[in-house]
Amino acid sequence: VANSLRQWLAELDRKGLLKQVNKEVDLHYELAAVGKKADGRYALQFNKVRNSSIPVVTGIAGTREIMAAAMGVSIKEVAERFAQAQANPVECVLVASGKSPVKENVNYEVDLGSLPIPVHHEKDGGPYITAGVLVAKDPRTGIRNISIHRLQVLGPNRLGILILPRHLSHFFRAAEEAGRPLEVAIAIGLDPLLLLASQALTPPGFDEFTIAGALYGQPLELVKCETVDLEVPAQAEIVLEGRLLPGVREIEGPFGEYPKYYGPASPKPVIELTAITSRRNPIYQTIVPATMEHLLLGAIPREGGLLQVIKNAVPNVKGVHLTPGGTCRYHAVIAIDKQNEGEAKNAIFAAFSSSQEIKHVVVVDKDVDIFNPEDVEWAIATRCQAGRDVFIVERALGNKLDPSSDNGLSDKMGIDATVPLDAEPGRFERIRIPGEEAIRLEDYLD
Ligand code: FMN
Repeated sequence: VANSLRQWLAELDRKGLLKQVNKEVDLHYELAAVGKKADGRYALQFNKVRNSSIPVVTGIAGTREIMAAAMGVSIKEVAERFAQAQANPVECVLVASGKSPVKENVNYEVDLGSLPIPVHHEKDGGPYITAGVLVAKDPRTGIRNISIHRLQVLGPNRLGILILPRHLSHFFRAAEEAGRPLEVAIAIGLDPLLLLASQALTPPGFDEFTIAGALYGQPLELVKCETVDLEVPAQAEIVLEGRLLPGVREIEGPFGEYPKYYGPASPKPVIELTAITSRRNPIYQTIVPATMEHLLLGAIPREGGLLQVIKNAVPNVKGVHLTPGGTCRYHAVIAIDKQNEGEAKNAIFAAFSSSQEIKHVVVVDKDVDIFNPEDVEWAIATRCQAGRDVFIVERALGNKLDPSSDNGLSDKMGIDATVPLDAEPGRFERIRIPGEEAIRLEDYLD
């Protein structure tokens, strides 16, 4: 298993999925633009970045096929595999500093200007770190938590951060109420399994690093930080250490976000950095926002959670998909092997309860390919009557980054596109041509 960025890049290279960019690129838009062009096709390593000697990689897991390959399963098994890993976490191991490549360089003077941090979108407030996994501990319990946050460079050793109301925000509020800073560490340059683990929807008090171990099939190696009481992945390329400052807010944003709109500028918490450690010749990693890489990192862990929740309500669920057109967050397609009338609607209720962000849910029968948008649309077109099969719940909690929401208040819609169990035999039989699947067209062409 590739359990470092370098091993993963070597694997992509073997498969012909890593391309080297030796033409000089500007960090201002150009790098992001080239990365976006390659999105969904291959990973890029930029070896010549203007004003920097550090190479930059992006798009290291930009398709569902590559994510599935990293997880060692087929596309259809991805949600189940993630759910299994989350249910069977593997404890991390601590290694000595001497055994950790990210300690090859240790510097207590932090200058973010020394890193090749891109400006991605036109209206972004400045350069942003987008692929940093932030580690923090609950000040009340000491239990570790990890999450990715957009981090705007505000000064040589200062970052602005967006903290949506989840675990890190609870920790920071507790620290702030006690008038204390919250220690953080940000690991950059990681493999896709560790990035995926950081995105798990977990109950409070669950250390997501242990999901990475389960996905690897071996414990994740951690190493102690230099200036904060935290542990970070020993194989990371770069680690920034610092503290979220109590009572301090500075303007952060705007920032081009995953729904392909800008998240607005507003006063946000600030991290003051106290150390930077890195490999001798580090590789910097960036995720171009709203690319498939970004969307899939959100989708797969959510699909794992979604599958688990639906199984409790409708045990005969066959698969779930958070579709790219739905930003991999807002639209869920669920396949069931319907045994009782009404199960499709129960599956829809369960889906809404699994994640606030889910907004529109379609349930189809098991013969429909949930990863093929045309097949799903065909099911809606031919198996659904809106008056009977569509229902709407107004003003539930949704996602603030959805610009059509009322500051996060969002309507939810369920669509039952399953065939009624009492339909007369033959009425919904899919046409087929015997032998079609086995035909190779090339064999028939001159
Ligand atoms: N969540 C935020 O709160 N703020 C962000 O700026 C943010 N940016 C993200 C950028 C990327 C590329 C990805 C993949 C995710 C981002 N997220 C962001 C989502 C969180 O990392 C994710 O929901 C995580 O599971 C939250 O962890 P927690 O539930 O342990 O707090």
